[in-house]
Amino acid sequence: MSKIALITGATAGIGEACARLFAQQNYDLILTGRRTERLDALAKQLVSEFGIRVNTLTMDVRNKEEVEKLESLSEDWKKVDVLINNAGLSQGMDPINAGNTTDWEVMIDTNIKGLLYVTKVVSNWMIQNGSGHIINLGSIAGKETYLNGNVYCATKHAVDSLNKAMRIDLLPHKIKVTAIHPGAVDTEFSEVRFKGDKDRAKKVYEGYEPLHAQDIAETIWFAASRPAHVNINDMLVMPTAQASTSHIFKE
Ligand code: NDP
Ligand code: 8X3
Repeated sequence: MSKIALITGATAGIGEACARLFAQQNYDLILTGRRTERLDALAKQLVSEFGIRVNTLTMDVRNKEEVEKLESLSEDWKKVDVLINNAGLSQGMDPINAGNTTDWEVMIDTNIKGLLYVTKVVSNWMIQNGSGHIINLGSIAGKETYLNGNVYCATKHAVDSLNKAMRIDLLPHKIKVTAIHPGAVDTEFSEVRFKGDKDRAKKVYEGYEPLHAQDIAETIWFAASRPAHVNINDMLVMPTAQASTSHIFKE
């Protein structure tokens, strides 16, 4: 029987690249996100190209009741081997005194609480199954703090901390736990952060080669495909042109 991966935020960027790569590796997939049309289109394409099974669930990870609908999946689909906690975002980039409190709540609710809601449901399935691997999308922003990055950085520091906590708590259940922390990846991330301002978003990735979603999907696949006795706890992956959040060499 094929292995199963559940990917949150599969409608764009890193999550979508993971869906393609895991499909190529013959995984059956549970794909989630808020944009149903994108989920359906991706599912159709992956089923026809790779002959895998795909289950889609439109859900906002901030909504606990929607996340708990995962429990309505059949027992077969609960045999999840890999959970990729990828859904996440940044909104706004203002100094703390001028921050938009709604943006703060969206980031905290999505990046921290949403990741926790999904993890609670799926880790219990993994405990039942006697194995599993949880892969959390952190960020360089979870290792460093930068000007006006305040709340987004705090949420990713929380992911870093939760990753360590999950590793300890789930150790007796033989569940692997990994955090992948990317530097700048050219996805819809900056467009979302700057609320649809495409020109401002484009500038983030100009003058150097950023990471591409595929680079991170391949890193995630590397972690997911290690032998049973090997766990990658944590990986920081940067564009060659980026040394830290504030040091990017632009030509
Ligand atoms: P994208 O904006 O391209 O993709 C984000 C994905 O998250 C989308 O599929 C979106 O789906 C989903 N998402 C956002 N909010 C919610 C929500 N409330 N409920 C369900 N799904 C949600 O960004 P990336 O691919 O770059 O981001 C993926 C992860 O990687 C994030 O956790 C991000 O913080 C992290 N990261 C990104 C970096 C970068 O430079 N791009 C660097 C370091 C980390 P939908 O809108 O359909 O719900
Ligand atoms: C995204 C990378 O540097 O914009 O997590 O915070 S950064």
